[in-house]
Amino acid sequence: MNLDRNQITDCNKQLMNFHQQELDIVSAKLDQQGINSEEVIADIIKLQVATPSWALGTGATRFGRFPGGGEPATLEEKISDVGILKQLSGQTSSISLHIPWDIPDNAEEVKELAASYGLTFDSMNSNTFMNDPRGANTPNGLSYKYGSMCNTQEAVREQAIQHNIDVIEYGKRLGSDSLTVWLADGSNYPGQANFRKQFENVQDSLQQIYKQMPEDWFMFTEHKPFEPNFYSTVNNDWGSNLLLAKGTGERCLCLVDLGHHLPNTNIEQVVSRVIMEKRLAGFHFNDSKYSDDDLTVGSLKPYQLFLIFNELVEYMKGDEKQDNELAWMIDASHNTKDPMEDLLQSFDAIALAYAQALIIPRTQLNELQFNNDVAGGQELIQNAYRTDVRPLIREARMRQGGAFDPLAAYRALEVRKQLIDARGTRVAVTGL
Ligand code: LRH
Ligand code: MN
Ligand code: MN
Repeated sequence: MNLDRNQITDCNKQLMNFHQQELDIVSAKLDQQGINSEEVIADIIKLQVATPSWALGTGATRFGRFPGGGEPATLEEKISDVGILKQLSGQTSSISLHIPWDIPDNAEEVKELAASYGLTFDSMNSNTFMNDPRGANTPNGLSYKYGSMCNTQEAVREQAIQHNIDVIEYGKRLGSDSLTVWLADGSNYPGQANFRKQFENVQDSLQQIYKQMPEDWFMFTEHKPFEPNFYSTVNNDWGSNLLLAKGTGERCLCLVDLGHHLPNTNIEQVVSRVIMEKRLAGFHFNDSKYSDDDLTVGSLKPYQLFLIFNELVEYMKGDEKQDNELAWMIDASHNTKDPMEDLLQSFDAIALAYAQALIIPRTQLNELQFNNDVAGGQELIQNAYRTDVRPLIREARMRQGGAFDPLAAYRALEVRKQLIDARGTRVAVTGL
């Protein structure tokens, strides 16, 4: 489904009465600080965030699921939904697939369909954290109940390795260039497993998968401290992740999911460290209050998100570069919101945090830090955080034919109703 561009423009006209004045005010304010708002707008346009295929349907908790209607049931429908998000926000131009929740057997057709919406395929996610009832990731029928790559049984490890190789093959046909590996592997009780042997098994398995990757591909490993295992996780934190990445190969990098940290972890410092080691893959953006809550980006800790982007801008505007482009992805799940509305809010929050970080006068910050001006440094970054940069983001969106206010346009154009009319109220079958 494609939205009518003229309808988006009409929506914009109704909302943008004061837009030019607001844009002029913020631009003049930034100009005074030596920041060119045109450059900020150009940077915002460049930041494209991948949409996860699994976030397009209503998510479940372990207590139940309350799906809305019109959810995508096929990969083709998921691609169509991302096309709508792209039209409205101008901030997403790729989709990240999760195998076997998505089974792109007709990869060439799927690739063509995506291209017709201006979309490409972001990182491919393997899944050895569950046994697929259809047997698609467990062809040998062996269970991941006690782990996949860490498993004491070689046959299970081999099955997990083969699944990842299959995912790479799908990805090659779709034009992706990275594999994301998140493992649920770990243990639930002390005494259940040997930490060291589990780690060595995972390391060895990753090395074998790495050898099968095309030379221009990257492998992203994603750490997580707990859940579904509650006593230990093999790839539990950024330290273990860095060890695994370094032990696997040069093109193995650490993916940071914002929900995968123990409470109060200084995530921005983690980001700085991993960049320092030139091993940052990119992000799974989401937000959380307690643990891996997968809530809308920026809905709880927008200041933390801004501080993370501060580190990223420091890197992006600096001279020392990694070999890879950073991967920007959302990883969210929504039980109570319309998934498309949630994603639009998430794109907006990411752009906001990025813009706020872009307008920090960096040379001045470095000077304040050098002179140990503690209050001065804090003032400077908080001033950026408290600047209303929304006119810049709206401008960036509209320059790409997107909506002044994507959520308002989504509602005004009755997109969900149109999807329900077309697809009915059936429940999407795959995903969280
Ligand atoms: C694990 C995780 C990982 C999975 C996704 C569905 O919590 O963040 O990225 O692939 O959720
Ligand atoms: Mn994740
Ligand atoms: Mn997660």
